[in-house]
Amino acid sequence: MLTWPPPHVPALPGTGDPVRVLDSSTGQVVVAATRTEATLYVCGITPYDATHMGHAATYVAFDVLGRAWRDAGHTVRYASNVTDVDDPLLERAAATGVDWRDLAQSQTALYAEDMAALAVIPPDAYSGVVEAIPAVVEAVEKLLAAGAAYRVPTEGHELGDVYADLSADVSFGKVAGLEDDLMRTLSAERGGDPGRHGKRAPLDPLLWRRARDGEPAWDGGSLGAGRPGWHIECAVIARDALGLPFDVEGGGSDLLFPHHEMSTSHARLLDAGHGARVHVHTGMVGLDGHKMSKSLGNLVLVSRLREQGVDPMAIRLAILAHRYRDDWDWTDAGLVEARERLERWRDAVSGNGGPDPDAALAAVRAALADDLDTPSALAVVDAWAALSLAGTADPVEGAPGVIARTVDALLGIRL
Ligand code: 5CA
Ligand code: ZN
Repeated sequence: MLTWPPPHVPALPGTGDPVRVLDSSTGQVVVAATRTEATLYVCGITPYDATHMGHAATYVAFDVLGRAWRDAGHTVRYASNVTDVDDPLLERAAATGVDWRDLAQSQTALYAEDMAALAVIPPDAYSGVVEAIPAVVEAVEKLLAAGAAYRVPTEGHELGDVYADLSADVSFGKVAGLEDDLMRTLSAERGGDPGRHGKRAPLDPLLWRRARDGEPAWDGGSLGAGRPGWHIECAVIARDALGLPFDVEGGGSDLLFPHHEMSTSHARLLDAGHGARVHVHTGMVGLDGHKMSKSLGNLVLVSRLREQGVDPMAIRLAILAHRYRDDWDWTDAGLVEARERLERWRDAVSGNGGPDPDAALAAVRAALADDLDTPSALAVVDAWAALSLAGTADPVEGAPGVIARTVDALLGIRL
């Protein structure tokens, strides 16, 4: 799948600190990347109603992680997917009378434009689910052969659907660490089918859905024609792009269970117990107290704001004003504040000289290394900008350039 043009990332003097992030599985703040190459998989969009502020906040957060990793001396390998065939996409296409392929294509293109505008560094490996179907089929066949999956007959089809047998994975449950009751509730709410007749256990997730009338289907080899279940797609795409284990699997907190629990379980069974080492989740962005979601329809779209002439850098700053792991509400006031901040910063770097930038660079680095504390990083730049605008400090030649490059390289804000 085509990505978007990468933004230029300016070089900075020195290097950043090792980056610590909150591991959702343990509640500990840990250094996730321990080798030179840092590997990251972030669950991509299901391409309808893209790109709302929740999506944007999630991808900006992991973009900041990638930037902090690079600054700390890592090479970064970043992989992502596009869920270009799935129930909600097909339902939306049917409801609006649009071909599901056209809907997926147009929304994926819009997402790419939005990401480029927000200066998000594109993935190095970017796969649609449709492209990954042969690899998924092979993986499901492997799980069946290993006794870690089973068939549930569907009407008229002996081959039926294929489900993972979670009892084959001794580590199941360790990603989210939830009680059984809550797992069942969340499974039912988030695409699972705990009540499906014929399964060995209620939580067992779908791996391969046998073709149904009116639904798109692909050659599934010994599985019969059909399409992939949701979690196995991300397990296979991440494995093939990054190898197992990889450092961080990320997404919004709505993906912790079941999606990341299940995709990690599948990965473990495909490769001798290895999945993602660390799971990192962004908080939910809401509007007027409700989670911003395609199903509720309470969306603020990046493309709509761009059409209205809002500077994408102001959108990015409005996001960075919140800690990635917190839930927060998108507000007009937050955007106004971000526009004012952007203007102040632009004014502050417009001269040749300014306050000594070294301490500010070090403090921005320290804030990001501390679990991507972007609000503190913004406060550091605010303080430097205030001093610069006051004109009271001894001017250091070239200081505004250092600050502009800091803000660009580490926060993705082009002044
Ligand atoms: N395609 C799947 C992942 S494989 C999916 O969840 N797609 S999505 O379009 O629904 O969401 C894309 C990403 O945005 C996911 O990481 C999701 O957790 C995140 N996301 C969705 N809504 C919000 C929100 N309101 N706030 C923050 N992040 C969100
Ligand atoms: Zn995913």
